[in-house]
Amino acid sequence: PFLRNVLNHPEFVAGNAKTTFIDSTTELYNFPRLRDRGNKTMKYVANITVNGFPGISKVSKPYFDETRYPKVKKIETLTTKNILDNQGADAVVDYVKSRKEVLLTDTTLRDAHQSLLATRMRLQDMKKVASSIDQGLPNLFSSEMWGGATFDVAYRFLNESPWYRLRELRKLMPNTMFQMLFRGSNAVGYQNYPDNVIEEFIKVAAHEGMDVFRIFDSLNWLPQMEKSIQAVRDTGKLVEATMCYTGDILDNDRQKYNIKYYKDLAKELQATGAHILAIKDMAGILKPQAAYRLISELKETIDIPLHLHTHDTAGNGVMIYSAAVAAGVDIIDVATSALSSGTSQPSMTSVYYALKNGERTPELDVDNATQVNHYWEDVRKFYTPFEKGLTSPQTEVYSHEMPGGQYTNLQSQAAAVGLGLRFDEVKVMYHTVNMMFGDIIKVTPSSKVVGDMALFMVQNDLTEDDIYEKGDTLNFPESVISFFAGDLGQPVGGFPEKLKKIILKDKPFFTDRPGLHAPAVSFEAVTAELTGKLGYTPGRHEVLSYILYPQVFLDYQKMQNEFGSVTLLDTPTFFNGMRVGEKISVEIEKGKTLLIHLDSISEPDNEGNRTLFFNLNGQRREVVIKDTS
Ligand code: 3PY
Ligand code: ZN
Repeated sequence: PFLRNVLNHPEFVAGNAKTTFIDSTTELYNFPRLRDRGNKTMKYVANITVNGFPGISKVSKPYFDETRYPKVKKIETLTTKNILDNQGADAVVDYVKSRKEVLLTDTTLRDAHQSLLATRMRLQDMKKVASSIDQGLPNLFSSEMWGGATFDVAYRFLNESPWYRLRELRKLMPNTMFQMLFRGSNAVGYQNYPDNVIEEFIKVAAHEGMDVFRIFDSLNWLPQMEKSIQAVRDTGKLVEATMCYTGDILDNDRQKYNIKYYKDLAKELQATGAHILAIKDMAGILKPQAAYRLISELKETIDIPLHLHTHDTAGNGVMIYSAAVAAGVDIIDVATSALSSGTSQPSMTSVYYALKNGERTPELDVDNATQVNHYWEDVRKFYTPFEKGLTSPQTEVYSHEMPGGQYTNLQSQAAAVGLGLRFDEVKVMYHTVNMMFGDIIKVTPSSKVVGDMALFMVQNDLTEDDIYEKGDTLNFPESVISFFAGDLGQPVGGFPEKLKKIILKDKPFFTDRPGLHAPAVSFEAVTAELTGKLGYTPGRHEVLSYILYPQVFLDYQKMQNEFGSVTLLDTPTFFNGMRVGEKISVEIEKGKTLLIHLDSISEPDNEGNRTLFFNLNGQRREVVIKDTS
């Protein structure tokens, strides 16, 4: 086989092999592994080519212009990451407080694609720009690149390990602080987890390179955040304790969440040990003048830096930031222009120019930012099938208050139950449900409960009165029952009692912290169980993934066994397969490249199987795939 490898090697065939060819071409020695990986990769490509990618309609593979890779000037400067690594978390806080300019967090690698592209951004596309961000934009406070929905979507839809993503990016971005969104006692899931799972997750994430943990609770309920806050403090990393913003502090008819509410919460969060206070305007409903008042008064109330997060859904994002910066906010969240606006964050360079020549202009090399943005302009096109979002500002958000990340999700959920054409009604019902629930904070997972109830009511043509009149005969969605049973904690001001009785009927409920009732997980027992399933001893990170998402994790492992590490494929091939006559290369390790050529595809045989004729690194290969398209 070695000789065959040599004779078939494309360099050799092309007559390019020099006398050092055999010594320097290490892949010649790794033929069994290379071949095995090649076969698995071809099988994946063959299946997508014939049957399309699950969840998107099958189209012939589009042609894309050549991607513009960023050419950034490397900027040498001390970064927040250098300060954290050398002097610790408190030194970062002092640094932030000492800066006159407003600092920027780049959300491109997490919230931006979560909010615009159904969280489908792949590691392969992040890797190609990672060191340009690290070297060209070193003044960023942080890069938000992990957590929220990215954890399970990576496994579930991209056949990609989120832990591998974190490690790979850490290597490429050694000078940038990494930030993640952490849902308090719900970690990166949608339900409550035992305290020792939360603690272990934070420990392992910190060890793998996470620096800033934005910890929130979907009901702003402090008891659900305290354990996570302490766990992050114990790792020496930075805690951003979070208040989720809802309502309108300047609206006299909407005073449940008034300025006093936010000031009191800010004081409590500071007292729990937060290094920074995050204000998470997940829906983008903080209006500019309210932002000015909120930031000004919080600045007078607490000493820790303020980090503001918003979504540009209503189109007022830059105005919000401009008001917040004037009021003294320390850090704001922005995204690369090509992945900004709409349900995503405001554009990094738009905000920069809006603040240019002012007192607090961000430190940003705008040429480097533009280079990086050109790359994203090209890469966004790979994700067209996932573009279901808004194409213009939507001010209805001030009424429905739906988080940016939920909008497209709920749209697909509605379409899946046949309500695609009635989505406007669903949005109105979302507001009604919020008010029925007592006007709650709506963010993952509480936002999902409101969404599920709204869909349930529209689907069954139920009005608010119907719920009160015939609620005892209705089977409410599981998430709604669980919410009223206190599984997500307690909402501000408690549950509306009448509705709680209707929904729970005689089911038991918690009034205290769900974590108090969740027995600790035995990591040894889970490791043993998982070892049996995997055939090897899993790492701590894999054990955590299995605890959080057992079936999703096992399905991912199955895909890995069948197709190998498809994370290395280019994105157009990953989603669309190959054209007949096309040639792709996949660098599976440094110096080890698979060259795959698709020669032809047969018509289906009697059983509906097609044969795909490939050439893999100079050798003919056939793959048989059942055509289920
Ligand atoms: C998440 O929890 O994923 C969010 O982005 C909430 O805004
Ligand atoms: Zn967000």
